[in-house]
Formats: sequence, structure tokens, C-alpha cells
Amino acid sequence: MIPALDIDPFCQDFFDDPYPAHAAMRDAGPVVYLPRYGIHAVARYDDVRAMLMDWGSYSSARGVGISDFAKEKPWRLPSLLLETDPPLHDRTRKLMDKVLSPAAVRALRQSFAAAADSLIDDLLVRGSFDAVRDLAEAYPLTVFPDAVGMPPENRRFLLPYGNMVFNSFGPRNSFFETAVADAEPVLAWVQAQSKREALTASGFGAAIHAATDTGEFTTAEAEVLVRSLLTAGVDTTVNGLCAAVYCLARFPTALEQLRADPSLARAAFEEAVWLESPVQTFFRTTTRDVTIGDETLSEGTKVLMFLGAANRDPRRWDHPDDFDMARRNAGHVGFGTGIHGCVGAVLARLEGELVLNAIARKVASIEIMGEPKRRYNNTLRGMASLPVRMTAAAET
Ligand code: 4MI
Repeated sequence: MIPALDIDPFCQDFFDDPYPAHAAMRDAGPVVYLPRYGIHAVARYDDVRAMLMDWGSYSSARGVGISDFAKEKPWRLPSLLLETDPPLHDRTRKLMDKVLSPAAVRALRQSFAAAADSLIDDLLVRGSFDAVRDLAEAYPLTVFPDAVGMPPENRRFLLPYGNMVFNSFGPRNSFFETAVADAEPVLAWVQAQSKREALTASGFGAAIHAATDTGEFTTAEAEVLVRSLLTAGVDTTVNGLCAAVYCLARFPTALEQLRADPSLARAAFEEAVWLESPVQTFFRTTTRDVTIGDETLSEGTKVLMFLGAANRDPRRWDHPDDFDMARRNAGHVGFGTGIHGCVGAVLARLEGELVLNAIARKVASIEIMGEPKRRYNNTLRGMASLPVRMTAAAET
């Protein structure tokens, strides 16, 4: 018998504190049933990881949200990257791997570092600010659209767009409905921004469109792949940076260690992604009858993977609720793993490293000045606001 649990993983109470429910699902068994939505779920590290690795049994092509594309019309044109299986996925992923290669990302280091330093300098002049709007959102919203090759106008539209898409992976609840209420101008803008003519001649966008010159990709395909960048490139990193700042504010000894050794910046960002798991969940759909533990799921079953619960599974991690930059967190699933493992992780890690390195060199203290407000989203874990005061370190 697969244990049935009365848990709603898409409601405000759950988002306010998902951890007791995560533990209940992990403890109930390797796979559980959530009757509220008629879905199955896995929350243990080993089972989440195994599912991510087995793309042949657990398909992405029927959607990685609760909606089954075999039964319902997708909310938007499906992604050619996220919502595909091999062999189509091999072709699109190969192009995105090339566009976002370590060498391509390395070329951005100097300008991204300058932007991080100047942002932290400006924030130190202000002293008190909102770490979500003024830091975690501000940084990716500058450097990422620049790297894609987008014009300066309306870049903030990327935030409501991400909010819509990441809500759309959950049920059609009030979070989704609110997010899509005024969708039209944002959707039109995203579509227009995906076109070759809208993008500068250098940048990730142009690099994707260049693959149409050889006939390997159609213009329509290139536009949907640029849309993947615009969807996945901002909100995710925003919530990763927000998580990192929130950790440093709550764990002052960690900030002291980081200040003493700024080369810990990369480890600090990774640990924040591990601990907070900005992308909390994705679905797969079974392609055949599968066995998990002693249980069988029939073909065509939606299974929800709790990445955030896997990253805090005490079966896998020591003191799983602590922020510890010395932890060996390799193998965490905050960026997923397997063929769909985050293609932008190199870029996200660069952004995280550079912002935290600037903080390490320039900031003496981070103090939380008011009640942090959570941002409710069916997929992403993050905050709507985090009022802080930052003081400057003595010049060296
Ligand atoms: C994991 S976040 C994400 C990745 C890819 C896409 C959207 C979100 C996409 O549209 O391809």
C-alpha cells in the first residue's frame, strides 16, 4: 500500500513552513500519494536522485508541472529544453551547453565582477534597503539581460514572467491565477524579446539564433530556446542570491568566516542553494509501469519530486538544517541532476560567487531590520522582501 498523506504542497501554510510536511513524506515511505491532487510524490534523496537520472522511465515531455500534456493543452508552448525527452532534448541541450559553456561564461567574469562591486558599494552608501528588490533582484536583472543581449527597456518584466511560468507548474490555484491576471503585455514582450532582431549581435541570444544559419535549427525553435533563457535565467538566481544573503544575515559566524576568507564565496552560494533549494519541485510522468521500493506505479502517472526535501533528507545529510560553508554538499539536487540538470548553473554560480565575494570584501555586518516576507510560488522558494541594514568594513 502506498501511504496517502493529507498534504497540500501548493498552499500558503505549506510554503510558510514546508519542513514538517517534507519530513512526514520522507518518513512515510519511498513514494507517497497525495489524494488532494491525485498525484504521487518522492521526497527522499535517493529516490529523487534516481528519478532525475532515469529519464527513460520518467518523462519530461508530458510536462514537468502537474498538468499532463497528453491530457491537457499546455499553458504555454512547451519548452524545447525543459519539457522534452531524448532525442529532441539531446539536440537542444547540445546547443544550450555550447551557448552557456564554461568558456562563454568565463568571458563575462570581469564585467559581472565590476557590476557586483558597484552594486554593493551603492547599497553600503544607502545602508538600509530591501535585500530582495535592491540586491537579489537588482543584480541578475542587470547582468543577465546584458549577457543575453537585451535592450534596457522593460527588463523588470522578466520577474512577472518568471512568476507566471513557475506558478504554472502547480495547480490552477490563486497563486497561479493572480500571477497570470495581467499576463498579456508581459507574454507579448517576452515573445518580441526572443526574436533575433530584438537582440544584440553578441550575447547568448545571438549565439542561439546563429544556429539557424546552418539550418540545424529553425527560427521558431531558436525563439523558443531564447525564451528558455528569459524564463529560467532570472527568478532562479534571484532566489538563490536571496537565500544566500538571508543565510549570512541569520548566521553571523558564517559572515565572519566569509569575510576572513573571501574565496569561500562560491561555497557559500552553493550551500545556500543546497539549504534553500530555490527550485523546490518538478514533476515527471512515468513512461511504463515502474517500481519504487516495493510499490508499483502504472504508466502515465504524475510523480512530484521534492528537490528541497531531498536536500534536507537526514538519511543523506548531517545537520541538514544548518548553513555550513565547509560542508561537502556535492551531489545535492538544488540544480537537479542527469540530462536535465541546470544548464545555466555555471552562470548562476558565477553570479553568486561574485556578489558574495563583494560582500566578503566590503561588508562588516548584515542585520535584519524587519519581518521578512515570503513570496508564494507553486515552484520557487523565495522572499518578497527582506529589509536589512549593511555596514561597511574598514578600508584596507
Ligand atoms: C529549472 S528552471 C527552468 C528551466 C527551463 C525553462 C524554464 C524554467 C524553460 O522554459 O526551458
